[in-house]
Amino acid sequence: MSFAYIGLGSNLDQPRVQVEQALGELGALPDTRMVKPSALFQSAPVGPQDQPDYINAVALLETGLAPEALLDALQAIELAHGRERIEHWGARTLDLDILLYDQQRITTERLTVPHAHLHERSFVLGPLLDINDALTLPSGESVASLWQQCDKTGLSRLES
Ligand code: ROI
Repeated sequence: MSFAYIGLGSNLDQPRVQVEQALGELGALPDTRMVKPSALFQSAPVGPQDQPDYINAVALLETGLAPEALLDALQAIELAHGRERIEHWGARTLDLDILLYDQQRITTERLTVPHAHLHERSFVLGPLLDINDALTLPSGESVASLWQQCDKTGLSRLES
């Protein structure tokens, strides 16, 4: 079994409901257990500004699915939430990303782990820290120090 951190984001069609439902669906994947979901965060859009704020979260899963099988499962959940790939960096009903998979570095045509933008995005670092404040990346960098350095403008933690 492996541990995988999954990033969740939505800014269309009741984003909070999209993310809460997706958290349930992640925990119901085959050979997979939800270890811990983060709090939900509201975040200003990174990229084009003419789109609504996002709801973001991270989930820590324990899974027997290999990375590409996990990616297939995430894409099936995105599709079931009506995800359409329209505009690069545009609004979406549900985005699911493999942020970390154990301490592996993975580079294939479909998958880059750790996620390429993890280091600089407060809407990922905040939820990661919420789950594990001692988390380090395969590079040895601590998530807490990346969080100290990143721009937190427009990020807020939502009360459950
Ligand atoms: N911006 C925020 N705040 N949250 C996201 O999840 C998110 N996802 C994206 C882009 C369009 C880069 N911007 C985002 O894919």
